[in-house]
Formats: sequence, structure tokens, C-alpha cells
Amino acid sequence: MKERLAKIKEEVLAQIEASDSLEKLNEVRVSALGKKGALTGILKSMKDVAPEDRPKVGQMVNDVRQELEKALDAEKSKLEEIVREAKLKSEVIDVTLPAKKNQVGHRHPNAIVQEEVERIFIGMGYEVVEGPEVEKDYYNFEALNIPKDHPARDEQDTFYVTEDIVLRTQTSPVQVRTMEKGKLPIRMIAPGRVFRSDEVDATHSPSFHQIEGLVIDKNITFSDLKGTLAEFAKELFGEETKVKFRPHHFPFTEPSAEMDMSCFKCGGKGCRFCKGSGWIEILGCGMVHPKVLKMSGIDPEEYSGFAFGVGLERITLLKYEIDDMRLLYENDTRFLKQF
Ligand code: 2NL
Repeated sequence: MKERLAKIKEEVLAQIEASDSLEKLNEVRVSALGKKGALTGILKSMKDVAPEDRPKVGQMVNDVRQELEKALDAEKSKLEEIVREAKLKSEVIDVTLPAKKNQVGHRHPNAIVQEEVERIFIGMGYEVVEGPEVEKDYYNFEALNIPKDHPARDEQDTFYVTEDIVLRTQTSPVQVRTMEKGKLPIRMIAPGRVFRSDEVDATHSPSFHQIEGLVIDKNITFSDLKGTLAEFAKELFGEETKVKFRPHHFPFTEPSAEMDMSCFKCGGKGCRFCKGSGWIEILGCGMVHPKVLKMSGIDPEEYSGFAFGVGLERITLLKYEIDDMRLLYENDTRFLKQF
């Protein structure tokens, strides 16, 4: 029995020595000490040992078991250390490598200018209101005094969704919806995307942005319009900016005008930028037509108001001296991050 034990010990120690992986070492542990292992086998054959010898043999088996366990644990630590070393070597990080640069986005120049315009009007007590881009024909045309046969409908090259649903050609429908709600007075601007099936070139796109403004109160006059829009131009293009108004026609305002501002490049002397005239056209405006007020439930005898509309892209191109609107739609960050 003693020899059998010694042989098992030697064999197992040799197997431990020969194990070159944690998996193999575990197989050795199971085959030596496991339920069906060699040592357990010896304990099972205790019945063949004389009863008086049993405690001694038991003691011997336990001693061998302890010795083997010690050897197994030592080998396990050794193998684990080897695995750790290999892992450290394979996962080595070169801290001197240049870091990956995160691409940071940039505010779109249109968004920057829109926020600037919003800031100016909020400062004068206006509210910023938004509305749907897909509109009823009624809100886009009828309520603005543009009936079915009106030539302005051709000028505006409308995208029709159905016979009476359109992609809005201006943001006025937002103002009509606000007037309809009946809460007066109104001081609002309506920025947003509009659509016209125009030809595409350096100054036209089928989808662009507009900012319209509307003021309705008692005793609002053309002087209020002039003062407000002159202040707007000064805040946006500089204190020295002058404005002038030319008579114009819109179906929804009467009287109507277009506003020019003195050229911010040459100050009015005339240059390539203002095509020698010293003036640059920037917006359309007028006193809200009494018919438009009446259709939205406002009494034109009691209330009056002014309205205006500016093309956002037009202002952006002017402000940043960009010569082609298409640059605003390409979203090339090399272009965008200049502003
Ligand atoms: C332009 C002209 C304009 C308006 C828009 C407006 C809205 C309502 C009532 C009356 Cl609800 N008018 N909007 C008025 C005058 C001009 O835009 O040339 N925009 C680029």
C-alpha cells in the first residue's frame, strides 16, 4: 500500500511538472484527487487493509493528498503568472501615440444668424412662434388675401401635396394661426423652412428659410414699422446702417414696401457688393391688409398692424459675404467651421 501511494505521488508530481496550461493542470487535479481519482481509489480499497493498520494508512493518504494539493497550487500560481505576463505583453499600450481627434461639429451659419435675429426681436418684446411646414391651402393663401385665381400663386411656384394641402411657401400661415387664436396684442416672429419649386442657382433653392414678423395692436402705424425695422438693421449690420423704403406690392399688406439698407461694405458710396448703388435690398414689409385682419377675426376698425418677411439665407450670405447659396446646403464642415 505504501509503495502504491509512493508511485501515485511520483506519477502525479511528474504530471504536474509536465502541465503547460491551466486546463491541463486541472485535468491532473481531477484525475489525482477527484471523485474517481487515484487517491480516492486507495481510500475505497481500505476495506482490504487490516483494521489496526487503517488509521496509519489513512494518515499516509492524507499526507500525500496534502502534498499533491500544495504542488498543484504552486503550479497553478506559476501558470497564472505566465498567462498574466503574456496578456500584459499582448495588450501593451503605446502612450506616446498621438490621440485620436474627435471631430467636433459646428453651428450652421443659417442657425447662427437665425439666433441673432431671434435675440434682436426677443429684446424688443417679441415671441418666437413655430408652425407646420405642410399647410392647408387656406392658411398659406386664402387667409392672406391670395385667392385661387391670383397671379401670386404662380409666382410662388407651390409644391402641392393634395388639392388643398401645400408645402408652405412662406411662414405667414404661422401668423394667421396666431391671429385666429384671438389673443391680442401680438408681437411675434415666425422663423422656419419654406418651399418653392424655383429653379436652383446661386440665389435660389426649392427649400430655404424665412423669418416673418407680425405686430398687431391698437394705433400701430407705418412709423412703428419703420422704427422697428431700422433698429433691426442697425443691430444686425451695425449702428451706422441706414435704411430706406421703396413702395412695393404684396396681396397681404397695404401699403407695402421693400426696405433697402446702406451697403455695409462701402457705407453707401457704391461698390462691387451693392452693384454700385450703395443700397442692398433686405426685406419686404407693409401694414397688414384690413381683409387679412378681418378673415382672422380681428376688427380692422379697432386694431392695425405691420408685418415683414426676410429670407434667412439672403441675410446669411450678406453677413458672411458668401457668394453662392448652395454652399449653405452642402454641409461640408471645412466650409461650415469658418463662421
Ligand atoms: C418678402 C415679403 C412679407 C409679410 C411678409 C405677412 C403676414 C401676415 C399678414 C401680412 Cl399674417 N403680412 N407677411 C408681409 C409683407 C412682406 O414678406 O419679400 N419676404 C421675403
